[in-house]
Amino acid sequence: MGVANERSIAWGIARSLYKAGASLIFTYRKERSFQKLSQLLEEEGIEPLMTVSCDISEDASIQAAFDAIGARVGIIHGVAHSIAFADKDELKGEYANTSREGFLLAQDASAYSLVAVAREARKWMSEGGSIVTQSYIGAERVVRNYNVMGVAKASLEASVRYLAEDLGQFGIRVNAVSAGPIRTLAAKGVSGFNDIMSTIQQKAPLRRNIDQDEVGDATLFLLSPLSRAVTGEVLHVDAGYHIIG
Ligand code: NDP
Ligand code: KAL
Repeated sequence: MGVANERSIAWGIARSLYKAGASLIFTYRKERSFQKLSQLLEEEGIEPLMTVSCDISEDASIQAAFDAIGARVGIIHGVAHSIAFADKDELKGEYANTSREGFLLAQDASAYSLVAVAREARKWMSEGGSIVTQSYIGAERVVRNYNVMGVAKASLEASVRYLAEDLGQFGIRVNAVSAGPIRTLAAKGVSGFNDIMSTIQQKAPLRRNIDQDEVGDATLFLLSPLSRAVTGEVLHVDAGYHIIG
């Protein structure tokens, strides 16, 4: 869930899963994303089991998407949730100025969406499985301009833990990847992005930034039985930046 174009983290995840032999189902929101996705799938010679429209701001849309998926395939083993949204105007200046509307939109799209997706997906995860979402270090620390999205990611990470407890008894694991900055469509035009990339290059233990394929491989690990005893975890895929004070 969340391929907008070739730069999307979700596309990195799709490539890693495909190489590992997974059967893939894609969801998209905008028609533009569907066009891009179809083009990418054709270029890479990937034939998905299906591609379904899903707007995570609408319960009915999530329900309809997973009903359609369930009707077609019967059982699913994993879900990659790679979706976030906040109003651009809330991603600069003081967090103290966040509007009620902006706060609720960020929480709804970026944190509650995982809860709603987990609820619908679990209906078809009758053999157990794994749900993985994407977070950012702004959930744990103050990162300039990340503002309302940092609070939404904190909520997302807490949801990962509560969902892990609820679904563990059904053999379903729930984890997050906390990725370093990657130049994607969502990151485009947001202030401070370049400065953050160069700070990582100077300060991260590996002295470099990371890419979509590295997030894809880590997400593949969390989706696969290789991580079968890991749940409720936030795995940093950030060249080690999070350990630096
Ligand atoms: P992209 O812009 O490539 O992906 C964002 C996706 O969110 C798009 O596919 C967009 O679909 C989708 N989306 C937004 N709102 C909705 C909605 N209401 N319903 C369905 N889909 C929606 O950016 P990224 O790959 O960077 O972002 C993916 C995830 O990774 C996000 O959770 C982000 O916070 C996280 N992340 C990103 C980092 C980065 O540096 N890029 C770092 C750490 C985490 P559409 O355009 O069709 O609406
Ligand atoms: C500190 C960082 C710098 C940037 C600050 C905030 C980034 C927030 C991410 C959030 C997902 C961005 C948006 O929601 C942008 C949106 O308002 C406008 N863009 C769009 O509508 C595009 C077309 C679509 C595809 O975007 C979405 N979201 O659907 C954080 C950096 C260093 C790391 C990042 C980018 C983290 C992250 O969470 O993405």
